Amino acid sequence: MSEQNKPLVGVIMGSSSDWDVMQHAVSMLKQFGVPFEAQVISAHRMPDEMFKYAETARARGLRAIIAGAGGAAHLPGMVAAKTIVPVLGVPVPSKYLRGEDSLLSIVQMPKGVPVSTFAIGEAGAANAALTAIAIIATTDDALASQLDAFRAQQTAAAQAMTLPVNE
Ligand code: RP5
Repeated sequence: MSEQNKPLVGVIMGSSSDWDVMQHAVSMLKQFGVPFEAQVISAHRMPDEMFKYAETARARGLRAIIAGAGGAAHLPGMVAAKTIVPVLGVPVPSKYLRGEDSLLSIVQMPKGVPVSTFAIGEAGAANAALTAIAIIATTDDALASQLDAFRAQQTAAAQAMTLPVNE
């Protein structure tokens, strides 16, 4: 792999069943042309792989790790325990508690080992990717310009909104 294509963002999730949500992080990274890697790493079913992934993340050049999980969502916190690469946690909706369990599991990290926690579901996955992009953009002017343009598009779209009452 050339230096240019080396992944800068790691996208990991506890199960392939998380993909429906986590694909929104991946498509945002693709939209901005940010090199990434994506894989399933289950905290409770693949703990050794999880630690290895976290321990090697910084040396491999990752600038951010987006970690999605549902239920008793240990993955983001345990990855954060083993690396100083920023971990962006995405709560995946769960079958019985609609992802409120995932959200509380991820957001309530004790002081000292942070996990930046996002909204439950699709918006959280997309915003985690935008945050990873913003982190990289702190040292990448071209990417910063892309982010500015992305924001400007949203402003223009909101300004163009009309309401039936005014038509
Ligand atoms: C978590 O358990 C995963 O992140 C997923 O959200 C949830 C259910 O996993 P599966 O039973 O669908 O593999 O580890």
